[in-house]
Amino acid sequence: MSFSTTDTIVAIATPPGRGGIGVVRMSGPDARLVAARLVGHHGEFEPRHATLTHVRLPAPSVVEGKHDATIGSPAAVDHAIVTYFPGPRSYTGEDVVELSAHGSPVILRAIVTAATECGARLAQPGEFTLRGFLNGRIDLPQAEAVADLVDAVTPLQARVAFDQLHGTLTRVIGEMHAALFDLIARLEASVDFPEEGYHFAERDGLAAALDDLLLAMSRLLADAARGRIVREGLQVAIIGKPNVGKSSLFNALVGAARAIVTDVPGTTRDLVTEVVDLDGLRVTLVDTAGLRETDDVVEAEGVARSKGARAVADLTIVVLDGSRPFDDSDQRIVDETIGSKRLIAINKADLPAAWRAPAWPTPAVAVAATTGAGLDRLRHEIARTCDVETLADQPGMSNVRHAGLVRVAHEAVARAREAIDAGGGGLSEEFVLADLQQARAALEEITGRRTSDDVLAHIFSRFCIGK
Ligand SMILES: Nc1nc2c(ncn2[C@@H]2O[C@H](COP(=O)(O)OP(=O)(O)OP(=O)(O)O)[C@@H](O)[C@H]2O)c(=O)[nH]1
Ligand SMILES: [Mg+2]
Repeated sequence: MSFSTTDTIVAIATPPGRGGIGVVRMSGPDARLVAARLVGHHGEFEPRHATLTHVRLPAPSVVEGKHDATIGSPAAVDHAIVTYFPGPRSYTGEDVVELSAHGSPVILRAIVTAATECGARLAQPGEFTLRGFLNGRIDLPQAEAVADLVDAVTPLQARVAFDQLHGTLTRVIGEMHAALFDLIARLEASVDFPEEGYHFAERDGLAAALDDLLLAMSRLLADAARGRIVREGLQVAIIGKPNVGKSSLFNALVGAARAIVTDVPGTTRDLVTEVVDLDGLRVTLVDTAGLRETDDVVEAEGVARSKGARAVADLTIVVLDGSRPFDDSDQRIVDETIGSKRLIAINKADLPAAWRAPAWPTPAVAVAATTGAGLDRLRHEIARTCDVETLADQPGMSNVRHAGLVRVAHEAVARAREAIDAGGGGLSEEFVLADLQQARAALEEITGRRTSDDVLAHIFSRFCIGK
């Protein structure tokens, strides 16, 4: 990735393919100049105002055979609305021009080509946002939030990303950073002027300040566990013995006849997955082969995969057939899953019940996959078991990079805190100082105040072109 920020970049900002409108975005010192050469507008663009004009591509080679005498040469190829955002108060911090034309890939590509012929360069993925970061318009968590927002597949994910874009995390990290900065300054003063004793960094006060910091950091880390669920979603495996209606239940939850259903036990041989939105939570449902001993090689492989899916699932739904006697193999599956997060679905509730559910420690929901009865209750139980409500209330920190660095900071502060206690009467400022400086460095890596080019390249490579 090139980090040059002195040239003018251009890219199509709207998704590939046809659309009502398509936007070409330019940023850099020559953005306005390049745009002026591409459109039929004479004079200055009014900042932050939409100006209706024509796209006139200066290079005739670009869109051939088009000539419109009424508009003059070079030929106009489309209407366009140009909006000029002067730097530094723009997305990138530089002069930005957005040119909206009709969403024709031919026209948009031609505009971009013409722009490059006028001196702009094709933008790399994420380069607009990268410039916004390098020019101090946003910090790193906010830049990352832009990618998350674009990638969000559920409203809750979008909300968490927007929260971060708004600077919620930035604020929390900023407060911790300020507290650390203050402690470090006082400790450094104590080291530099030892004759002043503990005047600058008084022991009890220091310990209390570190305790506060540790508490705030642990809170953030607890948030991170929830945030991960919002971001990555949950794997929910549907398991049970053959023919109890796992695939039927899977299809009912997905809302489509995705998995094959027959009355032959052993129908499902492979894992079938589908992503559903459950109260804003991204849930990957996995339908599995019925668990039983079998000589059939294919089915045996299916059973092995079922067990694998169960092992990695965040939640398992154990499906039992309420219309047939509860047998040993049902009992085995119920016993095997007792230690993990699970729900029990007693299916075929539309038929007369053959047994009564004992008082299991986990909720058992009566459902009928074929009629849809009890499905809302099951969805509700899935959401409840996974704590979706808390997730929605306090979306928290969702990025693993941030969580990793907060953990590093937390460990460093914890070491400093121990050093204070272990120091007995004498406080060894140097050790405490070194730990606190390490914690500060970790926090600065989150916000991007201190970040290597490798990390930046990694973060921005996730972006799409034009963002
Ligand atoms: N009456 C009734 N029949 C159901 C219900 N759910 C599933 N069935 C029937 O039960 C049979 C087995 O359904 P599947 O969904 O294929 O069961 P499975 O657990 O996926 O079976 P395997 O893939 O073989 O492990 C089919 O004939 C379904 O129509 C239900 O709620 N009520
Ligand atoms: Mg099946």
